Amino acid sequence: MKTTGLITRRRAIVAGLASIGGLVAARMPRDLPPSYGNLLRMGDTLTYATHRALLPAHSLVREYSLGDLTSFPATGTTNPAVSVKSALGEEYRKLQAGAFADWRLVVEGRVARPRAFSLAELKQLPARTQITRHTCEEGWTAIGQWTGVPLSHVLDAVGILPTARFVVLHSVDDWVDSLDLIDALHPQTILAYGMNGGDLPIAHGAPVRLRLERQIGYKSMKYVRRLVVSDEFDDGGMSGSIRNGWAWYNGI
Ligand SMILES: Nc1nc2c(c(=O)[nH]1)N[C@H]1C(S)=C(S)[C@@H](COP(=O)(O)O)O[C@H]1N2
Ligand SMILES: [Mo]
Repeated sequence: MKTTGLITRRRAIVAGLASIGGLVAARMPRDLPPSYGNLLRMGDTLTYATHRALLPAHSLVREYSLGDLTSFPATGTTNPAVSVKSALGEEYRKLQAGAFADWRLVVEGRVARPRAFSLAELKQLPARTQITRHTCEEGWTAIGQWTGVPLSHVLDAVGILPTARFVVLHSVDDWVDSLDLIDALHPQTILAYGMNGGDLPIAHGAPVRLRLERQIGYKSMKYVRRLVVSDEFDDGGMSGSIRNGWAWYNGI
């Protein structure tokens, strides 16, 4: 009978879903980030848990070739020297005037050797160049080439302590955001100082921005100035992505 076929198919689908659910539940990270008790973030939790359960931790996103480069709009903050009306904006204006020679990236928190890296010091660490597709939450995508130091090398240099679980990032335009260590140590997660073969332009986050290829565009923080390694989940509260109604985890 026709209905039997339908029911069987339906049963198969339900069984399939149940087994995917079982797989996710079995491999669910033992402790989810604590803000995940929030009802509004339940979708986040599911995406986070599903990605972490189903994807190999360090599977790579697709990389393209030079012929695939597209035009790349700059969005959000495009020059903190103009738009940031605080001491940070003024400091950025001076750093920019000095071609970022006095710029430093502070790396501290749960690390053995806290340190402030100059741009030259970051450039001495092993570099990675990757051509990837950026996806903005507003609906556009663009392909760009990025050169920088894998965040893992920077974290190696400061020696993260064994209890460390997250890296909190701070920018000149006062964004705060964080990554878990799976994303932080991913080989394509880089602190980029170059774009399309040149220095990273001001509009795209100079002197250094994050490229976090396995998440949506807003997770790739521009104008990074400080990294804090933390044992605990910290999404930046109202300075974090939640102020825009954005998920902390937005894997793609
Ligand atoms: N510090 C900072 N980082 C940021 C933003 C920003 O406004 N400030 N915008 C985000 C968003 S929404 C996107 S899509 C990308 C845009 O990067 P682009 O300007 O290089 O295109 O940067 C992200 N990182
Ligand atoms: Mo975006």
